[in-house]
Amino acid sequence: MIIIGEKINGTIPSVKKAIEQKDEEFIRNLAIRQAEAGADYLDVCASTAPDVEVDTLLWLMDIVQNAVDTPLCIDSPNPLVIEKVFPYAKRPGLINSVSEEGGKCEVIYPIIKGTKWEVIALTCDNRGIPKDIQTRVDITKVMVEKAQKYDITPDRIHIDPLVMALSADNQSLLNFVQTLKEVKTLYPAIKVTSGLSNISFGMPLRKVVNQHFLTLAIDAGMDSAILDPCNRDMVTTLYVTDALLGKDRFCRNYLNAYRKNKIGPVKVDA
Ligand code: THG
Repeated sequence: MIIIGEKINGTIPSVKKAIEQKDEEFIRNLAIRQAEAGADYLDVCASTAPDVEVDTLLWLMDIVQNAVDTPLCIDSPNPLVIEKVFPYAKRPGLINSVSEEGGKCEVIYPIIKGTKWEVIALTCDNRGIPKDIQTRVDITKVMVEKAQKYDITPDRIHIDPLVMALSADNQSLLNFVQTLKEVKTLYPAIKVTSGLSNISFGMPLRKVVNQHFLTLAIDAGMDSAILDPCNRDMVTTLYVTDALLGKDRFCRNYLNAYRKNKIGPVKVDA
């Protein structure tokens, strides 16, 4: 499982405050903790007013890149913002995201052509998030075919089927699984990703719901996930699911994670 660490995101109140107060130490600490917990990419999302988004992202990227070697996942709804900060990334990472909304692919694909960068592609368009599976698959086809024109192969694309809240759509997980299966039948090398928190919107015990979503999504074949790698219960779910599915010989990864304290016993503060 490819882990995209979610914690450097201005929608989280403590991060919003750190951005406002230019608290470098707070952001650096989040970068180091997530890298040590095993994140493969670190999401950076400013979530500020549009006029300061570029400057804020550059500030975040600079702190993260000076603290750790983990590649960035540059997260902005505005492709023009991504285009502006892109040259300041030190190593290939992940763009979060394109979709068929506006001309996002047309801005992002040319800048990652001929690089090792990968891209998250959301299955939505100018009509919004589809209710059905077929429209999600159709949008995927359009985005993958456009990518081919820039020599961006399916293995560099992470399709995000945009999971709906279970409370609003009882078929939400089932739709995610079916979309994943159909997309992978069309493009076996493609990756499928998801955030974990949408599923539990409006429900009590959200983190428990998110953990069970993770188990079922891994079983279905999800390749990457945007999650909190410092959440011990979530990471335990991830390792134990891989082990249960026969993907962890001698439970080596599980045991190593336990020994290295990634999933170890809860530490009680003295
Ligand atoms: N798909 C894509 N990108 C995305 C999302 C997605 N980016 C934003 C979002 N969804 C994923 N990011 C977050 C960031 C923080 C939280 C949830 C989603 C969050 N974090 C809690 C915190 O840090 O306080 C803790 C969560 C926990 O312990 O598990 O709520 O869907 N492409």
